[in-house]
Amino acid sequence: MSFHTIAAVSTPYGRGGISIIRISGEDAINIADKVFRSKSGRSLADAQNRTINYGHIVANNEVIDEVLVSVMRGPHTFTAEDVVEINCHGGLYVTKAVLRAVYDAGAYPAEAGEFTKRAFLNGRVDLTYASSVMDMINAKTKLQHKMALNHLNGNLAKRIREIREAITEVSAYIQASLDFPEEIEETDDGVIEVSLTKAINMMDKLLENADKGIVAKEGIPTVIVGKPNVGKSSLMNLLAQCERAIVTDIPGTTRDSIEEVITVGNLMLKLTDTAGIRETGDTVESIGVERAKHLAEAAELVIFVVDASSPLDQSDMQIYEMVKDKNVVILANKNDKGTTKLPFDAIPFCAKTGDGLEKLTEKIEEIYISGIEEFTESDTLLSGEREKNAVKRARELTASALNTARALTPDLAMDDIMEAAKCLNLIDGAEITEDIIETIFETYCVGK
Ligand SMILES: Nc1nc2c(ncn2[C@@H]2O[C@H](COP(=O)(O)OP(=O)(O)OP(=O)(O)O)[C@@H](O)[C@H]2O)c(=O)[nH]1
Ligand SMILES: [Mg+2]
Repeated sequence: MSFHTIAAVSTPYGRGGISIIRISGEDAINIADKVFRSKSGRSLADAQNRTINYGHIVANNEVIDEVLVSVMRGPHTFTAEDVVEINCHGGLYVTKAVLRAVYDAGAYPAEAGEFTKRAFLNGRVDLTYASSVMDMINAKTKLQHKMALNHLNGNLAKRIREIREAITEVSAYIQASLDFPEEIEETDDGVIEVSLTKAINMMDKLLENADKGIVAKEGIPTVIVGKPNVGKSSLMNLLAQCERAIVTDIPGTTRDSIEEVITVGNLMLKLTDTAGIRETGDTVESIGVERAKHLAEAAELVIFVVDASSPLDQSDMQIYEMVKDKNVVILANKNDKGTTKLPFDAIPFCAKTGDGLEKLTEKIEEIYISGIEEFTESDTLLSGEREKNAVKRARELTASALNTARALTPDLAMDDIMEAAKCLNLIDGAEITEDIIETIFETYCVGK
């Protein structure tokens, strides 16, 4: 495919050693030649492929910067087009001036994710790769990195291909049995049974771990609950590694919920600190308390904090009843001031010193990572709602096709089979609509 030539800064804006301005498209080398002067006088058009060339960027007869320029001719480049990358000095002014010169020479500003989108549209990468590029850039934990790398390596694409092949094999078989009924025994439905069951099993395996994958990528919605003054905000600050929430010895300090994205071991949590739960006459505080209860109900993970230095009371037990059936980790906080005996399992903790943090990390990892880490080494995880829904729908259709083939005749299962294959096409982009492409790439950064 041929598109107009685009350019953008691919490194973060600000002060830095270097900035990279990336140009991609048919005219990339021509456009770069309009602003580049090499010492030897040789143009980039005459430069060998995959070389780095020293020179200056000149615009309106004025030297803007001393640069190194890489020339990479398509199709063996990131976008499959001709790509030129100008390495200039990393200051805000100079970067913008070089970019401006490149635009003036004829390049169009790249949209968010447009380089990756081109790689996809030019058929160099499939959609599972394209949509993991940003996951790799955004990865904050080892697990997120591993999942992104796994997708970049093509493991998900391979799995989707295998499932689709199992399904399309059946449609080819049915088609053949309709066209040449005498050659294929009508009663021989072994192929249909075996292939569709195989596809269903593979999809079940993907779906089984999909939620873990999604949660690991997006962060586990986690809420800290407990009575007033037990140390919830102190825990929030400890985990956020900054004074995020106000901490005082006055019960009822936190009145509204406070959110922060933090990493715990290999996981990311979307953590919310809440108002201490108690009966209160204060209107503002009671709204906060109600909110805390709702948040606890909706949370994927609850960290329940008690003050273990004094005996528990009815409020503690009421909160315990509220959260005990959820994924919950209980912290017996303030253990530096002594500990009372608790009627449930809890991790001895001190939010002031961080004592117990390792145990807390271990416990959360135990709930969410068990199985995932070994799993991703050799296999793959779905890590987005879009992919999960497509597999879920494909699975339903395949199961329905199998039932139809068993109960009625195989040819009646054709519609479901074709539809199932289409759902899988949405994942690797073998068949995809413009608006899905738009929503995927709009979350990208400009320059990628
Ligand atoms: N000794 C000791 N004091 C702690 C510990 N954790 C918190 N505190 C103190 O307990 C008091 C209350 O802490 P906060 O973190 O504000 O408690 P909270 O649960 O957020 O309280 P509310 O926002 O009122 O619901 C503060 O004086 C903290 O310094 C701990 O592990 N040991
Ligand atoms: Mg608080």
